[in-house]
Amino acid sequence: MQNMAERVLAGDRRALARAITLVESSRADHRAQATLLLEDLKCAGRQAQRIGLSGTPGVGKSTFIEAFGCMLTAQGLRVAVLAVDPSSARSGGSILGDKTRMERLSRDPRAFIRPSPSQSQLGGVARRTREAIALCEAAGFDVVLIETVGVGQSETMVAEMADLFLLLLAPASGDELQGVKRGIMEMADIILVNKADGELKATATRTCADYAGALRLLRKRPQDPEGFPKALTVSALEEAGLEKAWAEMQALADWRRDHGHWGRRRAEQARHWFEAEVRDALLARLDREPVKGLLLSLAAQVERGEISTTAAAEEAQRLLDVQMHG
Ligand SMILES: Nc1nc2c(ncn2[C@@H]2O[C@H](COP(=O)(O)OP(=O)(O)OP(=O)(O)O)[C@@H](O)[C@H]2O)c(=O)[nH]1
Ligand SMILES: [Mg+2]
Repeated sequence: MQNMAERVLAGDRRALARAITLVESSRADHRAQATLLLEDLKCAGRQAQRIGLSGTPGVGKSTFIEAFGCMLTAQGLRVAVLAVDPSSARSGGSILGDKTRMERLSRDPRAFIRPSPSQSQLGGVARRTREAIALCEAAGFDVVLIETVGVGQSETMVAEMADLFLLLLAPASGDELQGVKRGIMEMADIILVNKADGELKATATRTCADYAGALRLLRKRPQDPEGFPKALTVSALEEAGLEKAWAEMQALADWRRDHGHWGRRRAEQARHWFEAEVRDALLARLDREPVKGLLLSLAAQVERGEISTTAAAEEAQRLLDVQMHG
């Protein structure tokens, strides 16, 4: 463990990959080792810029990460990419696709790319992703990009562990904004309208203006300076607009640091995840024996009308209390 911690701190990518495998494991002994490792590494106090990135399939996330990541590494920054896909809908084909789409970045010595583990439970995914972020930070990465397909709760989850949240959108045909949910719009710090090239360029510019208008209508957030959240056009394919996007991210990050929002947000996030983890652990108890069996038998009694719902629920509480104290 000591050795692994030292190697992670030295920025060794193989050790980092092994450490992530360790935190992804649900074996009890691995969990114990992972907790020790994370405690060890926390002392280094290193922080990266955590950037969440979300967008529907095909919008160009992989292409964007490749181009954006390479731009950052060319500036001497070290970039880690973590993919989150709680639906585990992503087929092996897509991961292969990502390897070819992120070919340059995956060969870059300043980059580290980690595909998502095939996990179905969002809670488990959240913890593993947070731990992987912490490991990348300890390994001295300057930027950690956390990518997620825009499905279900995964966007909210990623936004809750990122310092900045980017929403990648495609140019919309017609005057209609795409069916972007209001809640997701409200999480975005910067909307990037991708594919602003060739025939799509004019549409992208129009779409971008539409989103800029929609963003202005949202409730003002205390963590935003004047002009944010904002919408920009980019072309991941032609690598256009990426420097501008990065400059905007830096401007926002600097402002938030100067005004205390950065640290406050991290503290709130840490608290949020602590509470979520305690809740998850409590819920997990219900699914473990002997509690699980006892609850099932109480449920059967309720079904047969042998005991009232209220009395059964009270009995269940009593059983849980006994479990906790015994
Ligand atoms: N014209 C144009 N095409 C792009 C751009 N970025 C990506 N594409 C194309 O869009 C398609 C999907 O790109 P990906 O990067 O794989 O999209 P993704 O969001 O990672 O897709 P999933 O991994 O399936 O969720 C590919 O054919 C890309 O070449 C762009 O900036 N301009
Ligand atoms: Mg992709």
